[in-house]
Amino acid sequence: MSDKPLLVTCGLPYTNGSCHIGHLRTYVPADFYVRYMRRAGEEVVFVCGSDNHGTPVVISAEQNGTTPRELCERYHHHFDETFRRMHISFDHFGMTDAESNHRRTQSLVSRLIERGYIYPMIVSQSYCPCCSRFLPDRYVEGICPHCGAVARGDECDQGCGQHLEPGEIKDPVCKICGTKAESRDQEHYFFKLSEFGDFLLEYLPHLRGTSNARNYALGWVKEGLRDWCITRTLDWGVRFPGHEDLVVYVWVDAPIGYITFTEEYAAETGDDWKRYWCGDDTRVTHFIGGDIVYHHCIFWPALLKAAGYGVPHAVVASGMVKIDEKTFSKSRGYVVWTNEDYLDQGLSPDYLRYYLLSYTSHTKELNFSWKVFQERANNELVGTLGNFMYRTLLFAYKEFGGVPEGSVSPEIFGEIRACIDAVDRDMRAYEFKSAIDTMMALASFGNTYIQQHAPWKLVRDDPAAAASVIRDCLQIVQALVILFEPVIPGIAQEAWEMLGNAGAANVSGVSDALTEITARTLPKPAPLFEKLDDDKIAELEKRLEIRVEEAKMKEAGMKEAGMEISIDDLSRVELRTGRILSAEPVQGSKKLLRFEVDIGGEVRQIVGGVAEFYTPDDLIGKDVVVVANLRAAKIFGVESRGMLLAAGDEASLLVPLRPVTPGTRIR
Ligand code: B3M
Ligand code: ZN
Repeated sequence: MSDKPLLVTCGLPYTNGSCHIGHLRTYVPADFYVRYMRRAGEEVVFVCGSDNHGTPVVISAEQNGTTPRELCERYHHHFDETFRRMHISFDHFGMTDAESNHRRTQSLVSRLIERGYIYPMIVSQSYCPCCSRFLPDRYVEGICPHCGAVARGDECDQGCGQHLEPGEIKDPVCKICGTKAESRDQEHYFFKLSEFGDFLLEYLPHLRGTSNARNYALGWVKEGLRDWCITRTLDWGVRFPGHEDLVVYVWVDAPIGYITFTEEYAAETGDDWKRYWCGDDTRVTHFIGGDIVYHHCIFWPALLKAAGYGVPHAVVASGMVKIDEKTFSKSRGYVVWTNEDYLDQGLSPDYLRYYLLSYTSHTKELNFSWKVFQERANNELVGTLGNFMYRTLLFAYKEFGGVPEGSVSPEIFGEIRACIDAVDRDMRAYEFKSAIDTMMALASFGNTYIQQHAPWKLVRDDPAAAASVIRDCLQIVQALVILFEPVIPGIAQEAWEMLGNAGAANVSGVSDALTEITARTLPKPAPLFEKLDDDKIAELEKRLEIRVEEAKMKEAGMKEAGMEISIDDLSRVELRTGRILSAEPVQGSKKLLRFEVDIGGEVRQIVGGVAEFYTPDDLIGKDVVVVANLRAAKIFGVESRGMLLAAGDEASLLVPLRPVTPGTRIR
């Protein structure tokens, strides 16, 4: 085995949207793995960063009326903070737009040019005659040439999942203006991926990680590899060396970010990044979503090989996420946003970590439903783990004031050792669910043990026997806290302190689970887990339901928006000016304000989702535009009769330019 440190990375989140449960499906297991491997005595460095380049970011910035850089900084901080809230602890979280990554990318690409792996070629590319620009990647939509599904320029994201090269998509349409795209010739640069078939056929069977990554990649290589266009006509990105009008494709500078972030981390700590990335025996382990296997198991090792770096040791690819058995979809509302739907609802990050890790094997599809979430948390975390730890701690505290003197039974050490060994095997095989099930089985063993030996019965007549039972149970609690720390770090820390330890729980090694617990006084324990009650779960389900309904309405609206309407159709919508008389937050919602609006001879109560962008004082007295004949609806329990018109993601309210009497009909 290599004496090199383990370097673990996670797929980099694009900075054009917020963190959701789909992200967590990759990051939580990576964090679990890192924490565990450290407990197992490995030197581990865990880096990640935000993916700032590429067309998704440019398009979102345009739509939001901001610059790509500003958008990236905003979402970069958002991800950094959200990961901390979820106890996902990177040693370094960088940005691919950092100067250091521009430098590392250009140096690596220059090296590929010197070594003859890059060549120019004229290609015919989608071009929008209306916007007068080339349409790289997601600027274009069309039909996948392989499977016929609707696809975007660089990827068949809803069909067969294949990567598409510039110019390949059929029936391309400009994403910005909807015009049918033309083809125009342009010179681009290609990486000789086709030369790496033999290398990959030799490399991939030895690639560690999950078999889904390895097998998909091998299949693709066997189908044959084509050279890969690595330049784009864009302003935003890393300049392709020597060409002012080209940047490298985002899938070049994004994985190079992994190296850069290691470099940045090493610079902060006086380490040498080459230890991690050079030589034949790297221990680079990438955790990624199952949809980016091609990039990590084909492009990336070939690029590294061509440039003379070491190649990744393992790729761990997670299965997809479903919400209520429906395909995860932000646009259709089947999504759980990490902050607003989960953490901001007062829920513990540790419960969600447990759910994500223990629901199913890492490579399988994971379904999220609030009901199942509640069941698993209440039965397993509260009912099994929490119950055993709390009843043990409480009994020890009440009857003995702490851990009684004496020694722990060999049977207990045997049980713990078997558990540790099984967990270790599973963790090294990336079988996270199985590892956690084994840990939970130790808690169940503890419950059975305490139940069978009933120390509460023994304590009157034979206190020594009761002491012996509870000591055994406390030893199991200690083992559980150490083993579960990587899963539920926040709650494990509390339990660690209840076991009378000072300092951080995560400094102990897994083998400390076998260190005999010493006699000590214990503080009064408190329950470690709280049951999730039905009302709370119903409320969370309702949020999801509303989101799906809203998405349906939006989609219906968009469909209609595509067709022409007559003046009569327009006149069916009663638009009036209104004056805001009062405004106040809606209880329990961060987004909604309740307004009273004078619409001429009538005061209407209207609820609007603008609270994030205005305070009530900004709005009172303002004239706005109201849809007056909209069917009434209850929003957060408040009746809303009408709607205020606003534009854009930050809800810029439409106002009459010159003063008008409230209630004036808009024509
Ligand atoms: N930014 C996100 C994705 O496609 C993409 C990952 C980059 S990892 C180098 O999942
Ligand atoms: Zn396809």
